[in-house]
Amino acid sequence: MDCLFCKIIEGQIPSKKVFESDTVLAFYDIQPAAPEHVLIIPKKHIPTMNDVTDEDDAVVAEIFAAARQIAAKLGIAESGYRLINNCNKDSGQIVFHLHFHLLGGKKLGPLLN
Ligand code: IU
Repeated sequence: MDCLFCKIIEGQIPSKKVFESDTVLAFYDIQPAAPEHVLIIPKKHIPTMNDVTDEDDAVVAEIFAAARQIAAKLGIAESGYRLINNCNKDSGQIVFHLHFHLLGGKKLGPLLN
């Protein structure tokens, strides 16, 4: 499958990993939009938020648990962070493998656009 994030999961493309479990991987974004910018992804190929089904409940819960653990590990749990999913073209989604951006390490601006 020609999916960049599947290739990262398979180790065909290197990444700077922050967290890994049987079902979830997290790694630093190559174009950070904040001092801490991590992408959290399921190892299962799910193209967009629209493709998440009830069968994925456990992996979605694991993504959120990973986000909490990563924020604590990066030391931004108390100062604060943002967890963002872009879904389809109007959101600006460019990689069609479900992912959540964990952003923090500075005071983030308002989410207006
Ligand atoms: P988006 O939500 O699909 O717009 O975000 C995709 C992110 O993947 C974006 O922030 C890119 O900088 C990031 N990324 C990456 O970390 N490594 C890559 O090789 C590519 C994109 I292509």
